[in-house]
This record gives sequence, C-alpha cells and structure tokens, in this order.
Amino acid sequence: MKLSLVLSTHQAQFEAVALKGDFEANVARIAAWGYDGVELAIRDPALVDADALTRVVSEHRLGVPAIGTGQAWGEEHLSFTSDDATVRAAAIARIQGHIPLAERFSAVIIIGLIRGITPQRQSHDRSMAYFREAMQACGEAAHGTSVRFAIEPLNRYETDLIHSAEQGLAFLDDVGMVNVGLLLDTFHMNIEERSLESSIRACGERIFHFHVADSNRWYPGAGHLDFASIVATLREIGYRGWISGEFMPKPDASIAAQRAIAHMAPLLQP
Ligand code: LER
Ligand code: MN
Repeated sequence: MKLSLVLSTHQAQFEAVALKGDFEANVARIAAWGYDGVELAIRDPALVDADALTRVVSEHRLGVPAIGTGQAWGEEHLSFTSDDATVRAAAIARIQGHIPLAERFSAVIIIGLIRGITPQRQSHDRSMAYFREAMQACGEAAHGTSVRFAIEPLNRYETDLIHSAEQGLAFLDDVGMVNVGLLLDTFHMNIEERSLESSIRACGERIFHFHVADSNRWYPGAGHLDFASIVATLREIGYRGWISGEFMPKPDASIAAQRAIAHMAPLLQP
C-alpha cells in the first residue's frame, strides 16, 4: 500500500484539501515529505494541461492514484441527480471527460458529491435511479479502458445518497458493472459505520481507493481513530491500492501533511 495526498490542480473551496495554491511547488513539497503520490482534485479536465501535469508529477516520481471530481458539484452544481436533465447530462459528460487523464495515470475516478443531493419534490428512489443510470453511462464509457470508478459513501450531513458501506455495496449490485467499486473514507466511516474494520472486511475487493483523515478530519493521529487496526484490516483483505490523505490544513498544511505521513508510514511498512 502506498501513501498519497490530495492536491487540487486549481484554487478550490473544499476545506479538507491540505494544500492549495501553486501546483508545482506543492508537488515538490509532497515528494520531499516522502509521499508516493498525489490524488488530484480536478473541477474540469478541460482546464488541465495533461502533458504539463504528467511532466510535473513524473519529475518528482509521484504516482496519481485517483482523480477527485467533487468541485464540479461544489463550484458549478453539476449533479447526477438534478431534476434538470441538462444538468444531469452535463455531470455525466464531465465525469466521462476525466477518463483519458485517468487512463494516462492509472487513476480511479472518484464519485463523491457529483451525485448531488435529492432536490425538493423529487423522491429518493428517483435520485437513486438517476444515480444508477449515470454510473452505468460512465462505466460503459470506460469500457475497453483500464479506468475504474470509486463511489464514496459520504456522511449524512453532506448528501442523502449513500452514507454507508452497506448502502454502497447494495448500490454496486444495482449498477452491476465490474469497473465501478467503492472508496471508503475513515472520516465518513467514523460517523456512519458501526465498525470501520467490519465494513472494510464486508467491502473486500470492491474497495478501489481509500481516504484517511482522523475523527475530527485533522491528519491521522490528531483524533481517536485506530489507524493501526484500520491498516491491519486492509492488509487482511489483501488491499493493494492506495491510501490517500484527505484532511484539513490544521494547524497548517505543511504540519498536517508531515504529521500524517509520520503517523501512517510506520504502519505501512511490509
Ligand atoms: C471527498 O472525498 C469527501 O470525502 C467529501 O467529504 C467531499 O464532500
Ligand atoms: Mn473523502
């Protein structure tokens, strides 16, 4: 298992991104701190120079395990479950637009808040049907590539659509595509799961990506989650993917990133 850190390619509003601002300088700092990769938060792949990105991350010998897509909801309100068909189509096109870059980096495409929140006067069932159709359209668009999508259960304060690992697994069965799996995030799990370890075991090989933050969404080690047990359980299920730090820049970005790796790296030794 390798360790990465979430980094936005552009200025972003989402608060649990430790580093914002000058991209190249941040990539250099992340590499110097000992991380193996950067998870890229990208609002719109059309605004990204893929060759320049590749050059920067490869110069620093970093991998790109995942592409985060939630800014398209946060900043443009694109949503798979909007009651406006034009918005739904734009959200699907936006996610499909990440496929070439994801393929280049062997990165998973994260499906977080792009699923949206059920609008007033729309039923939850209707939203789940739209969500399923959107995932099938994305899964089909990636057919014949190595790209996979990871749906992230998010806590109840962020969306009404899929809070827990159990709901995530049931949804995967509905979607029925091999290139669609789950992303588990310890911050959300701490709110929604009975036991983080049992949920990790239940998801098994359907875990395509993993986010770490402590119970307070500070860096691992700043709260009360047991990362030794979490990592041991990931090992037990044979997880070979990445662990990505997604936490708040507190007390500041640089301290948070360095304390996170100091806490996690010893647990990841073979
Ligand atoms: C994104 O990975 C995440 O965890 C969410 O909290 C975004 O809203
Ligand atoms: Mn997350």
